[in-house]
Amino acid sequence: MRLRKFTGATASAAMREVKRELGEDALILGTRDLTGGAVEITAATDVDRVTLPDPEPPPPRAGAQRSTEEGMGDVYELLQGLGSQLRRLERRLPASAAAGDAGGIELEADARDLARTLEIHGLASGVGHDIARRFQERRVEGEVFDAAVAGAITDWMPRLEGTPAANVRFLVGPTGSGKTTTIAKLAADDVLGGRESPLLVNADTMRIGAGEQLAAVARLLDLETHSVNDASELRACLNANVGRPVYVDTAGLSSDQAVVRSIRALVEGCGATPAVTAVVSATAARSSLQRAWTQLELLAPGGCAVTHLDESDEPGIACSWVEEVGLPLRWLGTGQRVPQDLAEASGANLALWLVAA
Ligand SMILES: Nc1nc2c(ncn2[C@@H]2O[C@H](COP(=O)(O)OP(=O)(O)OP(=O)(O)O)[C@@H](O)[C@H]2O)c(=O)[nH]1
Ligand SMILES: [Mg+2]
Repeated sequence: MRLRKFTGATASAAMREVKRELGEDALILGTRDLTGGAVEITAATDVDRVTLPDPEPPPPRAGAQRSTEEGMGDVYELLQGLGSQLRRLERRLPASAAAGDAGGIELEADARDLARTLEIHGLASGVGHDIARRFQERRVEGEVFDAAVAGAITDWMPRLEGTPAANVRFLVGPTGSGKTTTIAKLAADDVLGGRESPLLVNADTMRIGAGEQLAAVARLLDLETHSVNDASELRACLNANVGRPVYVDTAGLSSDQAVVRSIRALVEGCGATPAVTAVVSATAARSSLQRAWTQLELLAPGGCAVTHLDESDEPGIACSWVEEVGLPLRWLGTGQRVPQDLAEASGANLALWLVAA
């Protein structure tokens, strides 16, 4: 086996290099985010498949001959690096994939292709293998291709089963992730679906114009809207609208910890048992999502919406993150149109972005 590293501006670009150099059968051992957003992929292939360098050693340059000891030092350093990379990789892969198979089952060609496609779309390689194994099991049981892909993704994703319906729903998340747009889509869907008209509450006191933005949505949908400044105002508003569906729009989470503290005060002090939905963008880097989680988890979200799928090259990064933190994925934001560009996060809908896009 021969290990090589490839870098690219995005994971897809690096992946293209891997394929060009090592062919379709290259084994992806790990990915690493580099500074500036670039991505490094470590891949392995059968040594016979690689164009080996000229076996003749280059002639030594005068004064540049290195001692055997120096050479051994380099080799030792290289092996140490590989050892730590493999240990990191082992932690990310399920035991079955780390052992070089998929739960004791050899993956057939179409399952291997699926695993590769999922990885190209940003899913961690262990996750891609896991979904491909489930896909293969479903194929063996006789499911058609599309149903097997959708079923395998559904099996992998955390579900919302048993989540109690709540009248009051907070949407929380990083700035610009799509909270207000998602509220507009959900409210429009309620109106068009003939369900009870929701009340739209703006609790974003940080951003200039936030109240006007929600009021504009309410005007278009012929809904009522309120703005609140703190938990006691929110409590009063909810007390006057008991039993009515309410969407609460919140300020974008940022490096200012005061924002997350004020949203938490609203959630805990609103006098109801609200649902909290995290809204994150599929264009966010993995490191941003991890940083966002340090604040989001303080708000104990019970579900998640992933937005901006239509703008993401690697939607699997956000989906892997959602699965890792154990957030049931509820909605997909697939564009700016209200309400058309909101979809239930079913396996079939996810497959459109993780496999077919
Ligand atoms: N392409 C695309 N654009 C989206 C999607 N969701 C929201 N947007 C756009 O993203 C921008 C920000 O959306 P908002 O809904 O205002 O985001 P927000 O989280 O409320 O932002 P703040 O209140 O500033 O924190 C707007 O231009 C939306 O039209 C989506 O799924 N796809
Ligand atoms: Mg907003």
